[in-house]
Amino acid sequence: MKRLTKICLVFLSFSMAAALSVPAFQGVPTRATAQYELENGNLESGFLNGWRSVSVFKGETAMQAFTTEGVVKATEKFTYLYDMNSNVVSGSHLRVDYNAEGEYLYGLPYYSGASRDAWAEKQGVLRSSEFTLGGSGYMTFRLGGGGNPDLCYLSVKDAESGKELKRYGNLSFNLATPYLPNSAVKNPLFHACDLVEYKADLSAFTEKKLYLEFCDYGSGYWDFLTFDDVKTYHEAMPTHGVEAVDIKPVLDEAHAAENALYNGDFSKGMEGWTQEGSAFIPFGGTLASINFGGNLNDVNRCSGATSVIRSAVFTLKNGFISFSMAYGNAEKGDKNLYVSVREAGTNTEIARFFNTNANGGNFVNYYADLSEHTGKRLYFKIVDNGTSNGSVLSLSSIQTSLTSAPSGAVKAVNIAY
Ligand SMILES: [Ca+2]
Ligand SMILES: [Ca+2]
Repeated sequence: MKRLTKICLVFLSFSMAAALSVPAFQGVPTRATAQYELENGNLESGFLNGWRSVSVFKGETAMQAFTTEGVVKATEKFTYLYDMNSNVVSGSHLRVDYNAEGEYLYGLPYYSGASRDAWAEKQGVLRSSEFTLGGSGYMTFRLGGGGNPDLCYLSVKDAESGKELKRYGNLSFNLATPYLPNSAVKNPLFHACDLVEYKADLSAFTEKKLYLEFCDYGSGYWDFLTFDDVKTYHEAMPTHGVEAVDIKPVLDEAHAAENALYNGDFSKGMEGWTQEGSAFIPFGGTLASINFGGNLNDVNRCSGATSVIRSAVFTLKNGFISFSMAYGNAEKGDKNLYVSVREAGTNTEIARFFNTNANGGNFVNYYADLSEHTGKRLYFKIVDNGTSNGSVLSLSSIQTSLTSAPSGAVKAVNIAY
């Protein structure tokens, strides 16, 4: 049946091509839309061919997200730890359908224990093949997981400039009770690893060469993505799917500086800084991931809060930066509590630092030589994604206009590669 449909479509497109006398169709008619489509966007090969996995954490193989292991069979339902009466259970597992298309999807291969934690801990970027945006300019995809869209998301990028054009998260993620009470009917609000169908209007970029990046910069329990059925070519606007919302960060251009970062010492409170979440507060000339009365010593009371915070844009002129960090040495601190330097526009991470020489609440002064990026417009992204005991981070004295390493400062180690 499928084969028949395909033959009919081929015949149809060939006939249309002949009727319209489009020279491009004179070769193999089935390739008429190939330039508009992704290679293996539906994972039906059972492998990750067509996609390139990029390291973002020290090139560590064991920490690499997006590996072939994640390509799973759609018939293997996702396991979720609730019983039919919506009670959290241990030992027995509730199976939820992935809502995938075809035989394979990118899923969650481990469901519990240390293997599952290790899976979520991995970070990485998965880059698609390049395509030209055609047809109606709509893209559709099925996306699951990604409990924190600040760290796990799908980017649409311009293949020529690398500029991030759109960013989509799984905003339907919702750990509501999966089944309605005493019922076998799935709660329509519940979305964990199961896939939600989204459609995205990219028509402003028609005829541009683009590529996609699934990004995972999180190491927490729900910080991983599942996906399937990525279609970049639709002749007409798709009739179903949730309208995807662009969550690309809006940078503070009003306080953009040519050299010295605006309010890098937090003397003006949060001016020039934008926060997603509630963990960070300015406190006496520092930024601290503490969400209550500002008691810097009571680290455990505030460990559960998470945040992503972005600075205003600055142009790196002199090559060197410096900053001071305190705390940040909790469990997985190198993955959850860090300072990232990103390029405005592309939002590409050029460096990431954690508190390698942590000394409790005492500030350690660091410097970094970013001179290979001189002239670029950059910003800081500071992350507290830790929820274990003592998962807090404090920052102060960010300087971006240094011509050399300040005396007494420790060389910060870049772990973003
Ligand atoms: Ca599939
Ligand atoms: Ca992850």
